[in-house]
Amino acid sequence: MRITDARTLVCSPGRNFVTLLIETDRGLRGYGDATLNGRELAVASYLDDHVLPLLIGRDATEIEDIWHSLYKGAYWRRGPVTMTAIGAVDVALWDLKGKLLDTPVYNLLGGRARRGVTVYGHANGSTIDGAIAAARGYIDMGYRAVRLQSGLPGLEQPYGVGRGDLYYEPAAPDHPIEETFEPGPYLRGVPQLFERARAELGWEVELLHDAHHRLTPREAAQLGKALEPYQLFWLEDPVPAEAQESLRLVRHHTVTPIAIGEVFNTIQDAHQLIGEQLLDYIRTTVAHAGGLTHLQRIAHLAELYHVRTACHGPTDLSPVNLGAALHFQTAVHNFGLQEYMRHPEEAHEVFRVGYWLEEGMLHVSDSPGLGVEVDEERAADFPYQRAYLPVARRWDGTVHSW
Ligand code: GCO
Ligand code: MG
Repeated sequence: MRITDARTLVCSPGRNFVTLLIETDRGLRGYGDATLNGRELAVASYLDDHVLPLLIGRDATEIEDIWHSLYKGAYWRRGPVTMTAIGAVDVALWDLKGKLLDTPVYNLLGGRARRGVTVYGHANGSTIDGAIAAARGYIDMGYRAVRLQSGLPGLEQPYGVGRGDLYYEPAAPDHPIEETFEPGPYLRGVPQLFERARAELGWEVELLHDAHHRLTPREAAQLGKALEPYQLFWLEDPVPAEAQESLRLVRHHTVTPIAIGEVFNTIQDAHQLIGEQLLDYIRTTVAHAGGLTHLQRIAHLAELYHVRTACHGPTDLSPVNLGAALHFQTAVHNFGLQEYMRHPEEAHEVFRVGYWLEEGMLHVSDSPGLGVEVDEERAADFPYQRAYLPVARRWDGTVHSW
């Protein structure tokens, strides 16, 4: 099966997505998600200008060889732009192979390992009451796990507080919005949120929280310890994890489970954390970590150290990525939990998906490949709009991690 055409499609049905389309002489078309939120066009250019010309004429079934020729052949390795571009090619090739062999991608990854993929929803509120009401809504819809983020006394807008409905969208057109963050009120407020949540929602539901890289290791240890009575499913990104050894301090002081890695791109970004068992859940996802080929390697390493998979699944990645993540999570042995934020309706007008939610799980269809198709004509109705994620500052104006 030879590649005859490869091109990117940039559209903005609710938010910006970069999609890779690869066509073959067998009349089949494969899709990959190449979206890197806030830096979308850099990946589109990496693909259009440097990668796609190399694919024409290649045998689309040689997934492993193409992966290594793009990774090693670039000389410049790793990094989000490179790995997102390679990931998009890789996923499109798995999609094509499934279509060629008339089987869903999870079958190519080892076959079904579970009934469905358990997901967590995002309950956000500008107040603790609002977040708990939102969580109740998810529980009523059958979710078994919910992430809680809320405004706190003395801190109106920590990370994750959106419109208070099902759709959380932090990116803003043209220029980033500035938000304020202070660790003091945050560290005092989050335990109050979870104390109330357990009192009002009970103990059946799994609760999660995302600290979004904002704490120092000592602060993270303090928060993890303070949250122990409420038995979180995980505390996410407590610290920026570039310095992986800093997690030792956090780990030493708390048994609250830790999830890290949505911004990681390669196995090298995570190998110390995994090897030293400094985390419980690895958040790397298909699109940003070199595709299914590379994500499988990360998951296999993680399995040796009791670390479970927890693919990042925000709405700033397209349904092509979520579809690929669901095939991966259906087949991988050491599955943990899957994030599910729900794309806005416009996104589903462009991306027609075969997956569905039932009993707090997402299920992939048995259609060949990924089971996600892209309507190029409809995509043309949603042109690209430059947009940025927010920037956070301390009260005195110092730039902080968002
Ligand atoms: C999450 C994430 C996202 C990121 C976003 C940045 O856990 O879902 O932290 O909400 O902020 O993907 O692009
Ligand atoms: Mg996160």
